[in-house]
Amino acid sequence: MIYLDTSDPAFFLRFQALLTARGQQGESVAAPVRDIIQDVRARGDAALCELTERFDRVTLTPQTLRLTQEEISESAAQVPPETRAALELAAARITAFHEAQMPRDLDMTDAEGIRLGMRWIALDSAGLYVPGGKAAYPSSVLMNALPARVAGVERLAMCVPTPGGELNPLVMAAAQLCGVTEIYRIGGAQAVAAMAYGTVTIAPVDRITGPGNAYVAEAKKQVYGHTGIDSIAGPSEIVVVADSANDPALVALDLLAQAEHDELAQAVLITDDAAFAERVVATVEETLAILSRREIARRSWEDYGAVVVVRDWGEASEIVNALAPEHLEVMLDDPRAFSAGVRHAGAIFMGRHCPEALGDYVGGPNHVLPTSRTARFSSGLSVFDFLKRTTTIETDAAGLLAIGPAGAELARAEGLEAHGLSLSERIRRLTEKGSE
Ligand code: HSO
Ligand code: ZN
Repeated sequence: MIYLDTSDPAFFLRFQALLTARGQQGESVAAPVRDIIQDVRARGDAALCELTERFDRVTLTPQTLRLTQEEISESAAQVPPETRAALELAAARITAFHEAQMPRDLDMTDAEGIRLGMRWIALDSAGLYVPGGKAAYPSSVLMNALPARVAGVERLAMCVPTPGGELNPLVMAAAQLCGVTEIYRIGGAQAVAAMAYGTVTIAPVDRITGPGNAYVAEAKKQVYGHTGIDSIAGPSEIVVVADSANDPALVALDLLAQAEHDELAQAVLITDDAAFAERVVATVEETLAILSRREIARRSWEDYGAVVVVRDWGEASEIVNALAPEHLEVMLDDPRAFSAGVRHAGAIFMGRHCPEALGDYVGGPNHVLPTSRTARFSSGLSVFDFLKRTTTIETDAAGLLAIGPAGAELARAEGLEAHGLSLSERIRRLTEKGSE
């Protein structure tokens, strides 16, 4: 854990170190991923079956790549009623929030009488990647599938690896709740390749979303351009801004909720009270000893955790903007006043009773958020990831006569003769007709 104080003359340098602490990690998997994608493109289903046998120890044929409805229902039925009820509440709230996001089409007529429009159109299809084993969060299935549904995407396919043949009942129940029935038991770069390029059994999709390991992330990067993708997620992070009126134990838990995600996760406390910071750090240490995921949380806290003591909240918001965190909790009396100064954060959790974990599951807004400071230029998943726009221009002769000559002039300036003629010939005919 790194301890910083803005009154320290070396603060700026030390803060830079915090910003870059989690630089590029791991070896490049670009080459093996390229080979896998090539193989799936060349040999389709046969490659998928072979790769799944090799990586997941599951023997498949093109006929058994897709889960049957009975398999999905049987697995989903194992979910206890209270968990199912919680999933349903989450789904209802996520759906309602994303419905409220739906944008309106634009239709305007300008001073020249020219009608201009913009229509939002849902993608025809989307593919949802769900990681296997312990990394599979049913909440993430809801967060990816429901915005697509709300946007109006007709076909939603899902790929989930089933190492050893095991289905994850929670993932199946979440998929069922979202009406996802097209599920394939494949994972890794091969699943991304199949969704991007298609095989005999799996039709290609227009956009692939969802979290995955380094191979999946690399595969998404490599198919991008041919197929749309969501952003590439890095390890999770949180900044908690808290004054000393908070219970240090609750602040500690919020930091640990982030740290337990990943050894590379980053949890940062910003406070104006050094004694309060000390109490939080002490509780983090105590709680770390008893958490079930203490190995992961401890690595994250020790290697990337930070406490920043500020002189005033203005400094705090500058630090938040520099960090551009995925999640920001504002545990102050007037969270709105503070967050008004925040320009870069994936999602903001306001007030003392609004932990980030609420938003992970049941708040309503999406929990797929920009990480690694990408909140400077990007946003969390939403219905906009599953919509695209088409613009329209509609004009009569009068409109063409009003603005066409300027178009013809620009065509002339660009040296594009046919462009110019396409405009000027129409204008000439209209003018001649008018003067007859
Ligand atoms: N905090 C994670 C999402 C998540 N948490 C899923 C629990 N389950 C990234 O925003
Ligand atoms: Zn979380």
